[in-house]
Amino acid sequence: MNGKTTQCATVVLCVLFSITFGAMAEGSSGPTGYDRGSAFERASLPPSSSSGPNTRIAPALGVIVNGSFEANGGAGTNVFTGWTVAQVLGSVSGTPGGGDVFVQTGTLSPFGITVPAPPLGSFAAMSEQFSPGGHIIYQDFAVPAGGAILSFDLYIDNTAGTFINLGTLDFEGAFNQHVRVDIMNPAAAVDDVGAGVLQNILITNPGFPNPSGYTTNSVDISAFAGQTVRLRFAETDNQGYFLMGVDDVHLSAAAPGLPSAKLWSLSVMVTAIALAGLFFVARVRRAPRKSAS
Ligand SMILES: [Ca+2]
Repeated sequence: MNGKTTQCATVVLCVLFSITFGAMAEGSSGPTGYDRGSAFERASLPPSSSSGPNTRIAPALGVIVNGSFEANGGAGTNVFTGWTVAQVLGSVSGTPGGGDVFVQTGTLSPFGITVPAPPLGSFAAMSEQFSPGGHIIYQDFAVPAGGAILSFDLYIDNTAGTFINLGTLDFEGAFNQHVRVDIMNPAAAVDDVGAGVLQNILITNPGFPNPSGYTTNSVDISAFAGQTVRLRFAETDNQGYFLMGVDDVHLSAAAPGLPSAKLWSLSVMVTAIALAGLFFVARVRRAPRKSAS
């Protein structure tokens, strides 16, 4: 191989590396558990991971409507701008006797249990109930084309003490007492836990901290970039009061991630070609030249 050929091979290899790595850079107490009493007043509350009202620093992308629940129909109602409240089939909505996801403010739950103050602003969404039921709040939104990190603050107080995940949100049969947060297909039934669940974000299986302070949860939902999905907070209970508080739901920009599997495949292929080329050039340069005579 002469000097011109070697130079040409080097240029080709440089271009291939540039394309590959440039792309990478972009790269069991039953209903008695609902007897209202002072026993449910908690002497002290666990610390929240959020340090106080209005403390969020990360900018929101603005896609979630009313993620702080500040726009609402007033404390004690189940009216939230941008959000829909729904009941699992058979649940009694509202009061008296039933339950719901209510507008909560201050340090008392909708029915008067001591709870942490909303971590952002003055209001949060909080489930509470006088009888077994299942209560849901959800919002459909478009995940930005560039992907996003979904964050939310969640408070759990399961007065039954034990979490039971029956695998459904049904509260009319066997013991069932848990919270789950999902990214869903908006076309699915609101209480679906099957194929309509695109990604489970959180579920309070046995061992989940209880009661919890408001804890910030974040998850990368870039897999749904460009799609309209449903964010669902669901609570089901038939063992005792179950408070699920939600606040500060927002999206932030997705962090630069690792190259996709496709990019990795491309980079491996190009690197292999490059190494093979270098090997070939070295072999040619070391080969003895034939004598002219
Ligand atoms: Ca709020």
